[in-house]
Amino acid sequence: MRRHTYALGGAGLLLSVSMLAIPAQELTGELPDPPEFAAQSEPNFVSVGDILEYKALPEYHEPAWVTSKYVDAGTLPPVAERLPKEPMVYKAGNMPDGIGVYGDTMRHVIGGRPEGWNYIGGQSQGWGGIDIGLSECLTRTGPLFTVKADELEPLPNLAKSWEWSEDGKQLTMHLIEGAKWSDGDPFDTEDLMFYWNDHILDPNVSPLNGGTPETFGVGTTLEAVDAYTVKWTFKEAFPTQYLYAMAYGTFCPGPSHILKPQHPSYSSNTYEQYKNAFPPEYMNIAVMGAWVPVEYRPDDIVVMRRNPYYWKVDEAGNQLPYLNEMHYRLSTWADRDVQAVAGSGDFSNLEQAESYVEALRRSAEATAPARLQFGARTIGYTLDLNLSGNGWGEPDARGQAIRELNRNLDFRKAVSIAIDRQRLGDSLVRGPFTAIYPGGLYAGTAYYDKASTVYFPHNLAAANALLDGLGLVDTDGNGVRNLANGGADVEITLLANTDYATDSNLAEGVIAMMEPLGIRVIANFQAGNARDDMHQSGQFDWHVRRQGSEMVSVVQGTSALAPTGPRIHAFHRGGSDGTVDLLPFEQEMVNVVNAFIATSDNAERAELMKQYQHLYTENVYSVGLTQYPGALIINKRFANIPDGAPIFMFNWAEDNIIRERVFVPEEAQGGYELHPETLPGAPGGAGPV
Ligand code: BQZ
Repeated sequence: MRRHTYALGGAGLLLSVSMLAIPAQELTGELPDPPEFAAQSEPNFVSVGDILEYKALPEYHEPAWVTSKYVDAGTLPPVAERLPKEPMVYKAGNMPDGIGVYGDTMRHVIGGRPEGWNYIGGQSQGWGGIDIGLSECLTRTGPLFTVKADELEPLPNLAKSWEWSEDGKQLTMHLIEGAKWSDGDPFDTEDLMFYWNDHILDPNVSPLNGGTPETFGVGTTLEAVDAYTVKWTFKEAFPTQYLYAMAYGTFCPGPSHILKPQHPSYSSNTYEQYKNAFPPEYMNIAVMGAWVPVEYRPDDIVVMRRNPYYWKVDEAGNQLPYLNEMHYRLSTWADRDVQAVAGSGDFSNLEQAESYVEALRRSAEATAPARLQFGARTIGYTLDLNLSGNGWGEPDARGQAIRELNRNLDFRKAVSIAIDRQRLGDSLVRGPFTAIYPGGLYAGTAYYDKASTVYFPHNLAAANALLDGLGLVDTDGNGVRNLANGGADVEITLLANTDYATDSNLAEGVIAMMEPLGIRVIANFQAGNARDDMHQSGQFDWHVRRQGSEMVSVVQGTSALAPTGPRIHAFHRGGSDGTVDLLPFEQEMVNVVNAFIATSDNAERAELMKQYQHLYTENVYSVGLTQYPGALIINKRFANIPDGAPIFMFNWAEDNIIRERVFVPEEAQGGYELHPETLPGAPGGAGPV
């Protein structure tokens, strides 16, 4: 029986042999420009101050039934007592259809499934806007697509203002004062410090969306000055970048009065017990968001009702949100498109290119219930190769040998030029949508520079020659190359998310295109939550991944552009000893990203991103696949939908359109509320009251 040896020592051999490989200049080529595809509408660009302010108003209002059924009954304080001293006020001039009216529901359809409500403990709520609506954060970036480029700075949110010290190393941040959780408990710095000390700084906790210490800069500290003031201390001067990290995903505090008693530092719970202490059945979890989960039916629906303590109003003093209810029908992402177009759902981010033609056809009909609006090409897929050589994901001998190959530039080049990106894009949808994506920053975005982008066109012959040069030859004649020194077949597992047809289709395409290269790729296709877990824990050789906002805006998620710390990067994290075994070019990328974060000089930033792009693409940091535009599908009955809202830029459209300001004119309301004239009950209680 053939002993399969995994030539771990082969790494050295691989590196020396690769010196004989084809010189780089013969492999590069001219990157084709993306086909013309104009976004269908542009936002009206404004200043932050045009959108909102914080101030006391002479009077406040709420839906009449809240007053008559709750306030008059003495079970709820008057609305003025439920609001902060100076609530956030959305300015009518920035509301496309002005001051709204109360009533109706937004019927979301989602493909994820809620694991529970402990967002900061690391549980997913099923995505699709659930967590975005529940978890209010210190700052907010989704709506920034409407802010003038030269005034770009995260919007205030739970943090209403901030100022830098003279030397720029300290940031004093002022919270909104007197805001309350949806159960009436005060929101204050106790909530922030619980999140910071017992989640960001506790290595045993991985908050959803991955906030880690390096997200806010290695060595950064946070202290509470008083109930509504915190002070950040940074190593760099004026790292304004981190204000983006204080937005959705990475600084959205949880209700410490509910979570803390379950945290291992304050109870006998394990970390796993803490993470899972608030299962989906736990209703009415206290939130700062506009709607509270009041009903959960597995594989059917999550229903949310308006938060009576929500801390935002319109200029007429109407407490928001206008919409009384939110639905999240638990289905599939593809069904979200179908239902939004058909009118049985209200919202979709059209992001699976396979659905474009049918969605466009249906939406073009005069009777179409929803409007469909394409934005820029901000959806991009890449093939990530796990670059950890020191144990991230605890690979076995086979996996370790593959990691060694992944770390070899000629191997990554061979994989890249064996892929026909045009054919891959066409396999999703024909027409002007998809563009060849070589990896790195997206064409058409602020920091993209074509001249800094190295492109290796499809070239199967050269790919095979590169692998020959690495000593990966098919020694047993079974059509699959063997690892050097008579090693085992080169077998690679490919992780992909089966919640999306696009992820699976692209993964199948990669598998097929590796065959003529003599590499056997084995599908490891997982449903969303399982895929997310395997990705976060490094249990993959290769991974077909839809990329995050850092590749779109650069300023959002900046520290994730390179392995700036052990728990932050998509395909290279700390190994068993906690250190990241950076390849030389990666160290340069880390230095460039840290320099970008440390400067606010725009010319310097542009130059640094050119260096980043060149390092990324010249080294085939990951294998770019395809890039295409998304389209927002919204039912026509909704008002206050901002023009040109992208489905994905600084955040997803569920954040970008500012749902708490969206309303349905009285005459168009659809009567979809499942629990009319009810409010959330007490945390842990059964449903609305
Ligand atoms: C949008 C988004 C809102 C996560 C998720 C999902 C997870 C990933 C990603 C998208 C879904 C929708 O994306 O596809 O259109 O509604 O929820 O959060 O793909 O598996 O982990 O990063 O945002």
